[in-house]
Amino acid sequence: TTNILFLQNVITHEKFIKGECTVNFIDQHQQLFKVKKLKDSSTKLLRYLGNIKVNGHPDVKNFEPNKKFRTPIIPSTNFTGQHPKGSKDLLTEIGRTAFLQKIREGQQIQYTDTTFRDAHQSLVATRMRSKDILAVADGFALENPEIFSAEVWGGATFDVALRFLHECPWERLQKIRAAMPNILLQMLFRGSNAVGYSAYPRNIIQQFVAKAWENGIDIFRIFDSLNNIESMLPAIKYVSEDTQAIAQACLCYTGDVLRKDHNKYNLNYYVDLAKRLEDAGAHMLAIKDMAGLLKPNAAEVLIPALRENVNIPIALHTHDTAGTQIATYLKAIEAGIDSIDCALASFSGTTSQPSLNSMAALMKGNVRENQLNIKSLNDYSNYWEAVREMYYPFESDLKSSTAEVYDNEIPGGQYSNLRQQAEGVGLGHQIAKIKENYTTVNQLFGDIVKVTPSSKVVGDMALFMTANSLSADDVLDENQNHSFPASVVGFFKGDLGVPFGGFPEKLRNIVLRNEKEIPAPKAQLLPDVDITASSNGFYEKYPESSFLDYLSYEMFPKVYDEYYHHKENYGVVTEIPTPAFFYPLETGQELRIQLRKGIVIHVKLIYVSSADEEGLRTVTFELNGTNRTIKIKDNS
Ligand code: 3PY
Ligand code: ZN
Repeated sequence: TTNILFLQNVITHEKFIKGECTVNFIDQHQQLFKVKKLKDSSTKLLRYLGNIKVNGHPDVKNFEPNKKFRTPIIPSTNFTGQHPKGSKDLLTEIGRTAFLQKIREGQQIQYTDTTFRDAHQSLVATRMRSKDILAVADGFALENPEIFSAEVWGGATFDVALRFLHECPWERLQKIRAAMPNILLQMLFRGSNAVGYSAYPRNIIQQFVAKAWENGIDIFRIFDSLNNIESMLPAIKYVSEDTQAIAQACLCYTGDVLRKDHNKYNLNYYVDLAKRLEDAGAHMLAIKDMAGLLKPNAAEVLIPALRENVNIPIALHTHDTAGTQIATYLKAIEAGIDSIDCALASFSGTTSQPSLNSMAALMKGNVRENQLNIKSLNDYSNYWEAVREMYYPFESDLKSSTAEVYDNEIPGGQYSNLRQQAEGVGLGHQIAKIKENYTTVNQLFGDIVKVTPSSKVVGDMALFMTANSLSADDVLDENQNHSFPASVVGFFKGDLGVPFGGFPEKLRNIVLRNEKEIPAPKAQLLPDVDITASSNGFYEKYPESSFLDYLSYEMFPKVYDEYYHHKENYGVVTEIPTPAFFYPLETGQELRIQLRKGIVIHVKLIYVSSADEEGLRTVTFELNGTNRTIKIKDNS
């Protein structure tokens, strides 16, 4: 194998390929001898594949053995070299202020494509791997420069990349940036929680914003899960002052603005919020309709009211859980919305965004049409349709749209996760009851905005009530003593801030009864971290790590630790094709893996022995034609 790897280094070298090697070629290129590292990488890779074969993928509970997948067809592109100019070029050329004015005054409707972030977060539990994204990112940007922005990062993708996909989220961003130089890249930023689930110190938020921008983010879509402006302010300020990027601040939309009686979230509520966000320095607004509750006639009222009261461009984000949101988009376009969020057809609909392909087709001939290349969108959708099949264990059971969402108000991203969470605690068969309890909990909590992480608190409480067969009366009965989930206790302590209209005091006293003293809500101002000292400690513990890794660690210390050790054990797993990443190889199955540029290995599974007395199985592979064995502990 060593010789083969050495030879492979030689024949894939640029100079060798170009026929430019002289007699001293080998002496002058000592890196050709770097085969030890390669040998280690291939051993680690075999260990990964062997482990999946013997023990299965820990994240994939139910799968069909030996399921066959179609090979996704990567659409061909007519362009070579230079990407046609797009939104990113325009922003660079004319600067932030003129760019935003152009968007606000422009006639054409703008599109944000969410395929690389929210769409898969909402349909396949955020499991889309970089390999599948990067196979088409470049071609997509070449063929579709009319797209306003591509949402590619943030939200749950950061956590899931590290935790489940064993990928570096920063590297994903860098590679997408390189592949899509002409289109604005966008991320979802959870206010003071950044890409996590609880508040981080301000100087970590500041560093995170700066590094996200340096590595490719142009639009920061910033929200708070209770619509608290104080939690969004630092991020808005850092984007505005430390970068050339766009701070797009969100109004998380809940309820129904048209509801007449006792409407907490009425038109005044949203207009006031919008004005305060503009005053706080937001460059754009987004109506973040995370559950898909904004009805067409409500859009007709809300959007003109916002446009009358603020002067910055407004984006509309929704989820098509009820199947009604194309109608909302059309009304929103008529009412003057500047941009809308859609996903490529095969990753659209139900808990995801409405279809970009259908929306672009529907807009043909409309005065606000922005001519997209629908043929290309359809080609890419076909690619994603084949890719999506590979992620089938992560699909939710929602096969069609449902009007129930107007009652339970479950965000699109949570819908598919809730079933996984329910199954994890043995409540998979009670999903209908869980959804019903979700509605009940929202009322018990005083009708709150539900989006990560406040939606998780409501979900945890709904699971808790279902598991313990509790009704609303049981929860409110002071004579019953329940030990509420930690997230619920944290919520009532004010960990996420104070909800609009305050906490329901009776329930708050019940939940916090075991606390000696009810603390004041957790200040948003956590003390700053001593970044020099803590990053030095980090580098010592995790050699060969970067500052970006350090930021990942600050976000998710335990997850980062697991990621690091997984990499030590199994190497870089990002290049493994998706079926082999999730499902065991069949005997005789062959794989071609490009370890890095120019280095391709061929792996074939030959044989798996039964377990010896220590529970070890010997897995035999053929690696580039030579047999290799690897011992794997059978955990069954
Ligand atoms: C997230 O926070 O990940 C969301 O998608 C919220 O809608
Ligand atoms: Zn969303």
